[in-house]
Amino acid sequence: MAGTAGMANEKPQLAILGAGIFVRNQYIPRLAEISHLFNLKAIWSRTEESARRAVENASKYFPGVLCKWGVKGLDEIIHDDSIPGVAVVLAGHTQVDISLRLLKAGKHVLQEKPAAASASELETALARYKAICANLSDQPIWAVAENYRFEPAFVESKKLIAEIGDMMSVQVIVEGSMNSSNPYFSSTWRRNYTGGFILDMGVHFIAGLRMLVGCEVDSVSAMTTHVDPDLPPPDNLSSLFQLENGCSGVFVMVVSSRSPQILWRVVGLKGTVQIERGHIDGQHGYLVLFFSADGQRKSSFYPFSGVDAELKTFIHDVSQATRKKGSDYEVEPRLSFLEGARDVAILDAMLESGSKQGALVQVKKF
Ligand SMILES: *[C@@H]1O[C@H](CO)[C@@H](O)[C@H](O)[C@H]1NC(C)=O
Ligand SMILES: *[C@@H]1O[C@H](CO)[C@@H](O)[C@H](O)[C@H]1NC(C)=O
Ligand SMILES: *[C@@H]1O[C@H](CO)[C@@H](O)[C@H](O)[C@H]1NC(C)=O
Ligand SMILES: CC(=O)N[C@H]1CO[C@H](CO)[C@@H](O)[C@@H]1O
Repeated sequence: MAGTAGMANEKPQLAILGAGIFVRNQYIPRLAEISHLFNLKAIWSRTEESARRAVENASKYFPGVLCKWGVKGLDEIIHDDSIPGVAVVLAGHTQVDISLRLLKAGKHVLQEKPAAASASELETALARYKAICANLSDQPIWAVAENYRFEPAFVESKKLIAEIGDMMSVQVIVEGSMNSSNPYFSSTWRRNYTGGFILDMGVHFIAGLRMLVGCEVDSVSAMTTHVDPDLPPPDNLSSLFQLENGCSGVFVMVVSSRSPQILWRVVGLKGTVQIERGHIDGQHGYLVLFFSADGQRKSSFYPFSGVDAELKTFIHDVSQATRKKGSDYEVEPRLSFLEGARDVAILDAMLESGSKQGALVQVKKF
């Protein structure tokens, strides 16, 4: 018994698969801030050189982190029973297959967005996950990292939505700034999706939309165009959408503009909620505006903290799953692969509609 109690306090060990810019600039520094909650045991990359580079960055915060590469290194991580959780931060088209290999070995997985490249890939992935779960007594967690569902601005705005009465209109306006100054601009795999950056970046804005309105998108009709030859097609999209609650809205996304802005606005009978990306005193985050029935205007600013909250939640869920092996435990639904899948399904429907000159397309339900 003493042994079991001791184990309960042990920090879980994690591994990262991937060593690209995003791992070095985001994952490692964010994980370093919460290094009291877990131990980073290994970093893996396809090549030794890239694994070494990331390990150099990480060993400052995680002394002793192991460097793994190639087929052999991946096998070692998959068979290492002391690693219950793995973050998969790889080129988009390889993520689902590798995640499923890890899940099959009983590992909990936090996979970077997008959940998959298309609705058809999602269907196959979910069927394979279901089959894996049916064969294991302890269900491995498959989480997707999109972070918007953890941003305090969205968590707070969701509460305000309850006060605006019947929803009348929703607008999501995204004018991105994906130009040659952006470190991800030349990333080959991000250009390799049907939908290019619209899919890779768009899942965040759709996640924000779904969280805010609290219901699913039923159908869409979209026009897409390709204007900037330096970007993969399409680079702009204008879509109408119909929500399950009967309300309709617009989703406009321009991948690269000279006037960046990101805005969600929900207008109800008794008030309006608006979330806008911005910064105050050098801190980046979201400005939330609330217009109430009596004409009052309230505003609050929430600095970004979704990535940290999401990573903490995954580590917490992995610890809990390890501790409660063999019994039921609650997994945070905002992290689930299904949520990420629903975001991809909406963009997939918009892109399909765009390729059919705006034909009405029903969103696949997952
Ligand atoms: C990672 O290490 C390289 C040198 O190896 C350094 O130039 C870079 O700033 C480091 N990045 C972070 C985020 O610490
Ligand atoms: C890229 O976009 C940012 C933000 O709008 C802007 O400051 C920068 O000048 C742009 N760079 C290029 C090369 O267009
Ligand atoms: C593009 O995607 C296909 C399959 O989705 C994959 O086989 C190919 O290696 C990818 N290419 C790049 C450069 O990412
Ligand atoms: C939403 C948006 O900016 N759509 C534009 C995409 O590009 C075409 C062609 O230049 C414009 O007509 C659209 O307004």
